[in-house]
Order: sequence, then C-alpha cells, then structure tokens
Amino acid sequence: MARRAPIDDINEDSLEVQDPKTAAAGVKAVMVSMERGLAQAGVTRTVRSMLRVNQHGGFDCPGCAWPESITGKRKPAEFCENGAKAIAEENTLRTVGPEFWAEHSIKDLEEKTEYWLGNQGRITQPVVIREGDTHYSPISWAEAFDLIGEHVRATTPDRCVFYTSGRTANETAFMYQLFARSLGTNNLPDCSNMCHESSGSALNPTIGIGKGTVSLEDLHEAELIFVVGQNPGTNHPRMLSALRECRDNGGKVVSVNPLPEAGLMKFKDPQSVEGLVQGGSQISDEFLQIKVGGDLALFQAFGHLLLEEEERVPGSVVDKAFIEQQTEGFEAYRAARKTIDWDETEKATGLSRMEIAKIADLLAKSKATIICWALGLTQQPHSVDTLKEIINLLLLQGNFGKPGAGACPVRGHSNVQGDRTMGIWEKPKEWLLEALDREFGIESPREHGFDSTEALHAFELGDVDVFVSLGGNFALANSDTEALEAGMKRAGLTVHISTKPNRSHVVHGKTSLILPTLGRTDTDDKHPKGPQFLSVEDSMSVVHSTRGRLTPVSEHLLAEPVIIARMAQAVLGDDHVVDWRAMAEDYDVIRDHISRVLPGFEDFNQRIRNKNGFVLPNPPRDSRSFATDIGRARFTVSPLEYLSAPEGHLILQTMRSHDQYNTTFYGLDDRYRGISNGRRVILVHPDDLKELGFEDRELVDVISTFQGTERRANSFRLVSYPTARGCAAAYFPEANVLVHRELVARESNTPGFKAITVRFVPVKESETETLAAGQTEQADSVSELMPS
Ligand SMILES: Nc1nc2c(c(=O)[nH]1)N[C@H]1C(S)=C(S)[C@@H](COP(=O)(O)OP(=O)(O)OC[C@H]3O[C@@H](n4cnc5c(=O)[nH]c(N)nc54)[C@H](O)[C@@H]3O)O[C@H]1N2
Ligand SMILES: Nc1nc2c(c(=O)[nH]1)N[C@H]1C(S)=C(S)[C@@H](COP(=O)(O)OP(=O)(O)OC[C@H]3O[C@@H](n4cnc5c(=O)[nH]c(N)nc54)[C@H](O)[C@@H]3O)O[C@H]1N2
Ligand SMILES: [Mo]
Repeated sequence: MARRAPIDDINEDSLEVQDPKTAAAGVKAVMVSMERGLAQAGVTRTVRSMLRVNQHGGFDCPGCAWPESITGKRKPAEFCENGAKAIAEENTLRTVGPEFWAEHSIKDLEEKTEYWLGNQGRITQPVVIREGDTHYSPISWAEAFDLIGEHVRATTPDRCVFYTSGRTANETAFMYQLFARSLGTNNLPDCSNMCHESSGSALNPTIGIGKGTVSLEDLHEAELIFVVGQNPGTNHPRMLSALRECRDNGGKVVSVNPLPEAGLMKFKDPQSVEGLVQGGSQISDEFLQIKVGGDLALFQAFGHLLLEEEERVPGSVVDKAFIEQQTEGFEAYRAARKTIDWDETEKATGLSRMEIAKIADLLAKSKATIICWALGLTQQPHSVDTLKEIINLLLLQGNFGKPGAGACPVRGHSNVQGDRTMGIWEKPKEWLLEALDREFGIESPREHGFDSTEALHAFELGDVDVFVSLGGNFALANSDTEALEAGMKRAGLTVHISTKPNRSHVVHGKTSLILPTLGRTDTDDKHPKGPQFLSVEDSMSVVHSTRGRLTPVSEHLLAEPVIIARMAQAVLGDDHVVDWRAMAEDYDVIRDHISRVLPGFEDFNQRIRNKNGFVLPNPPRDSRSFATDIGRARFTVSPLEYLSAPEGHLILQTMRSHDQYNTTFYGLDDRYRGISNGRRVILVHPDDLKELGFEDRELVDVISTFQGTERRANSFRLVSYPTARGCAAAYFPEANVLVHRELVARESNTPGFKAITVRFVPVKESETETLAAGQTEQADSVSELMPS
C-alpha cells in the first residue's frame, strides 16, 4: 500500500504569477484538498480521517488552534482546505525507511529543499548518524535511548536544550517539562517564543493572563471585530465562518493588513449553497491597508480620537465605572493620548487621518468590540508595546467580561497554548516549580533557561552538548539560518522526535538520532490497558480529547509519551523518584498528576471525558477580574514607534503561502495571491519598484541591514503586488537567513520576522546559472555588497 514520493524538487524558473484572488475557499478549495488527500493517502484513509476530524471521539485537527463550538451544533465535518492538507500530509502512505537513508547521503540531502524532504513521507524506523558517517542508518530503540543516556550523563544539565513544537499534546508536554526539570534545567525553548510570545508579554502584566479572553460565541455576538495582522483565509480558515456569522448577526468586521488578503475580502463557504454557486459572503466591511509596523501608531490614534469624542459627549464612549473599579493608570494614559502628531501618524501607518477617523467612529459606537490578531503584530521590535496599546483601547470601553467583547490572540500550532499551560516555559513561575517538587519529590531548578533566541546563541557559542527536539524544525524556523545551522553541527548529540524528514535532521549534531513517532491521526494502542487518547487546548482555552484511529504506517513507531518516558528512564535511571513507566502505560496516570499540579485541571480524567471537554478558568472573561500583581487591569503608556526604511530600502515581512505549514510545504501554489510553482519571490508595490529602479519579475539578491551588519539571500524574483507602499513581503523560511539574531521584539525576545530592512541588488541572468535554488551567502563586509 506504500506510495512513491515525487522525485522532482522546486524549479524556481517555473514561477507563474497571476492577479491575486478576491475571495477565499469555494469549490476549488474542496477540489484541491481532495486531490492532495488522494495522492498522499488514498480513498479509505482520506475519507476515514475526514469523518473524524474535530468530532467527538475523533482527533483534533493538527492544522491550527482555532476552536470548535462547544455550545452550538457541530457540522459533520466543518470543511477546511488547509486542515485537509495538514491531515493528508500526516496520514500519507509514502514512507521513509532504511532504503531511503541508505540511498541518500547527508551531502545529497543538504541540496534538497524542505518541499522535497517533507514530501518523501513518514519516517518508519529510528536511525542514527555518528561522527564520520555519511549516511543515517537504522538503530534499535533500546540502543537509541542508551545513547541519549550516555550523552546527557556526560555533560551538565545547563548544556542540554529541550525544544518543543506546538503540536505536542498536553500529557506529552507535561512529561517533557517534568523530565527537563528532573534533570535540572529550564532550557525549554518552544515555537511559541517565535510566535505569540509577544502576546503573553503584553497580556500578563496588563490583564493578568497570557491568553485571549473571548469564546467562539463571543465572536458571533460582537458588534465590531478587528482582524489585525492575520491571514485567516490561509492560516485559520474556519475563522471565516465565525466572521461571517458575526456579520449575519449585524456586526461589522474591520481588517488591518499591508496586504489585501483574499480571505479578508470574501468567503465562499463550501458548506453553503451561496458559497458554492454564488459570489460568496463579504468578510470585511472596512480594510485599512497599513504599513508594516504601523499598528502602534494606529491604535494610539484610535485612543486619542475616542478620548476626544468622550470629551465632546461625556459618557458616550468611556466605561468610567469599569475603569474606576477595575483598572489603574488611566490618567497617565489619558494625558499621553491627549495630543497627537497627525503628520507622523500618517507617515507611520500610511493611512490618512480621514481613514483612521472613520474607523474610530465605528469603535466609538460599538458596545462590544473584539480585537483579533496574529503574527503581523508579534514579530517586530515594538510588538509588546503595540499589543499593550490594543489592551488600552479595550479597557477604555470596558470590553472585558461581557458578551461579544475582548482580546483574541489567534494562536498558531494546534496545541501551542496547551504546551505553555503544561509548563513548557523557560521562565517558569515559582508556584509551578513548587507544585512539581511537592507532587514528585524532585528539586526543580530555579534558574531560568534559554528561550529560542538564546538557544540559537548558545548553539553559535558551542554551548549546547545535547539538543532534543520534540517535533518541529528548529534549524529553519529560527532566524540567522546559516549561523544556527553551523552551530547545530557543532552540538554533541541532536535528537529529533519527528514524523517526517526535515532540514534539522540534515544539519545535525556530531551524533544524531531521528526517533519516529505516531501522529494525531494514528491509533495509539500498544498499552497494557488498551488504546490511549491525549488532550489539547485550543485558542479559547477549551481542553478536549484527541484520539487517532488510523493504522500507523509502520509498526516501529512509538507514541510521544512513551518516547519521553524511555528517554527519562535512560537518563535518570530506573530507580528515579518519578514513575515514568506508569505514565507511559496509562495516560490517566499523567492526567492525575496534572490535576494535582495545575490549577483548573481538577478532576481532569473525569472532565476530559465530557463530550466537549472543559473550559479553563479565565478571570477577565469569567468575572471581569484581573490577576495582575496589583489585582487590577493596567493601562500603559508607550512612546510612538514605527519602522522606517532608509532611502533605497523597504521593510520586509515574512509570511506563509497558502500551501505550507510553517517549514513544511504542502505544494507550490499560493493560490489566493496568484503565485505558483516558485517560492523565492518578493512582493513589492509597483510604484516602489519604479522608484527603486527595478522591473517586475527582475531577479535580485536581497540584502538586509541591521545595526551596521548585513545578511544576503540570493536569487529572488521581484513581483509587482498591491502591498502597502514602502513594504515588501517574502515567504518564511526562505527569508530567515536575512534575520539577524539580535533583531527581536523587546521584552518577548521574539525574532523580528516582520521587521527586516532590505535592499535589492540586480543579478545578471547569466550569473544565475551557477546558483542552485536555496543557495545563500553571508557577506563579510558592507563594501563587498554595495551595488556597483
Ligand atoms: N495552513 C496553515 N495554517 C497555519 C500555519 C501555516 O503555516 N499554514 N501556521 C500556524 C501558525 S504556527 C501560526 S503562528 C499561525 C500564523 O497565522 P498568521 O499570523 O496569519 O500568519 P502569517 O502568514 O505570518 O501572516 C501574517 C499576516 O500579517 C500581515 N502583516 C505583516 N506585517 C504586518 C504589520 O506590521 N501589521 C499588520 N496589521 N499586519 C501585518 C501579513 O500581511 C499577513 O497577512 O497560523 C497557523 N496556521
Ligand atoms: N521568518 C519567519 N520565521 C518564522 C515565522 C514567521 O512568520 N516568519 N513563524 C514562526 C512560528 S509562528 C512558528 S510556530 C515556528 C514554527 O516552528 P516549528 O514548530 O519548529 O516548525 P514546524 O514547521 O511547524 O515543524 C514541522 C516538523 O514537525 C514534525 N512533526 C509534524 N507533526 C508531528 C507530530 O505529530 N509529532 C512530532 N514529534 N513531530 C511532528 C515534522 O517532522 C515536521 O518536519 O516558526 C517560526 N518562524
Ligand atoms: Mo506559530
């Protein structure tokens, strides 16, 4: 039943460009997802998985963290093109067995793109590569764990790093952080550090919880929803149904984005007659085409205009009672927002005063506003300030703890929020460590560990002896790709708990293990007490179960909790105080521990068996209360800040295409943006192209500048595109090589993936023949890179 993988890699010369689309989903979406499913997994597996996704007793879609309804009726299968692609990617019948590793040397694999690597299929057996070897080769599970034990015991805990990607389920995450802390380190970087960390950094001190404060039903009931710095048509397609429902109920939607993303304009719901045969439903009532990094200025301007309106008509806008009873810092905020420099605001946002005032008017009239955001707001130096400004605005109108109102950071990976709840955090709170120590009789370390940026630096400095990656693709997800890859190669041991081959396996440590694991859709039944299930937490703090039902592609795969338990036993010894075996055999044992350690998880085993799971406590939402250090919500004052590119430069943001999942490429078709068969493109406004002296489709090298240093990425095609002026857009991870590791958001340390200053250097087409796709270079000096 195994299927052959494609042998061709990306050929950037085949790039095709068409006009961007103006509506998302529709019949085409259904067709594409069916094609992908059938090509990867065949009819039976595709149909079986489609019937179980996000259903009671089924598995949680690995596509994103958007919630399912827990009160309304659930559709038999809420259709989502990219969810379907994520599932096809996982339940594929293409396999990567010993013959694959024998055929392909590391040198060979180094030339391949992530598209080719991921498309080879599911890894079927553990493999190892040792210093001097040219190929990975099979190793038994027992030997693999022994090898990990030897390496970890030969070094100190602070030189071991345990990375987590956000697909990891709650129980697994809990065991993993317990393992790291039992060993003696808080080196627990995770993908959240590169993603929504700025949201947590802004929300915790201002509203006392690092999570969103709305439910799915609130979105349906809102009078006004902002969708800021987010591309839901591609990354959270099921969110479009919620936005449409809000509009059907009379609410309005405003989107704020440098790009006119198709999903923000119109939605053709494949589950409605209208969506299939007619033009679809409008999504945004208003669209603000903002400059990259201009959002802090925009939200400050809104604050100014609302306060002005309140002065004109007292009691019309500001929720005075709420502010007096529940908040602190309002007077300082009011004083700071009293004046505004409109010229600077217009320059920062690229929007006119009129455009801003029109939206402020909608805000002033709305009695229930939700502000949603994603990565367009979290990956810039001033991100935390921007998000605090959003909180100011919500506080001003009392938009917490009432229906249809609140803050809605839309999370990425399907369990990234749950992993943090479970204790995956390099800066744990004292209460958590105390609770772990009490429950297990261990002594958790108190010193904070590395986040993802600090881990990158530790690799560069040669300070990492053992790196364990629970899912994910650290080498490509992070910044400064070349320095990071060089650092990873210097590590003593890298261990990759993975489903599919990726770049991190190729730029491995001196010794490296790939440990293949079950995915969400696979049955997990090799336990004394029978099949086991796991749990996840969605973007709105609902915890529910997930259970795979498909036959795994290989009998050699181990479940993640089993891998963690056996790794812990190999490292800490069979007589360790924590009973690792009991947890691996019966996941109820893990959940019992969790129920005693983490608040909100009381009776976990019982409540997780409820049809819809359960909702975690959320003080701002449940009781309009704020568990900050001062017991109140906090207004904050931030100075105006925005990104401005020097003459001859643009501000580059990096984003996802419609056919990728982070570093995994499903295909080469960014359908809504009209780009296909190529990924090394930079989208630039036609007037900027003209001003900079470049042609549409011209081939260029891209040079980024940061504090006097430069980075270079070769051979990108410029594409004339209706983005905001002064900005450019390229795909992640091809552009990560341009991001200096010190370009980060203040406070959260999240890489500045949407704040890169770049310029272009023309490439003579004749020179390109020698350049392979994916090739990049790092420049030694500024002068070497100056265009002649
Ligand atoms: N199919 C699919 N689904 C996914 C993922 C995937 O890769 N594929 N990834 C998952 C993960 S981990 C995450 S975190 C989420 C990511 O979800 P998104 O945040 O939607 O992901 P991005 O593609 O980075 O898109 C960022 C959006 O912000 C806009 N933007 C960029 N800079 C600015 C700015 O300065 N201001 C404003 N207002 N907007 C800006 C961009 O134009 C783009 O529309 O999606 C999750 N879901
Ligand atoms: N330039 C730029 N860089 C970015 C971003 C950006 O917007 N721009 N976004 C950032 C964000 S938001 C994120 S979340 C990170 C993503 O960073 P990561 O989470 O590290 O990366 P992914 O690409 O999601 O990981 C894909 C790999 O996970 C493995 N995998 C898939 N399913 C499973 C499973 O069930 N179990 C296990 N053990 N492994 C599995 C597969 O081997 C696959 O190759 O990237 C960040 N990097
Ligand atoms: Mo993410």
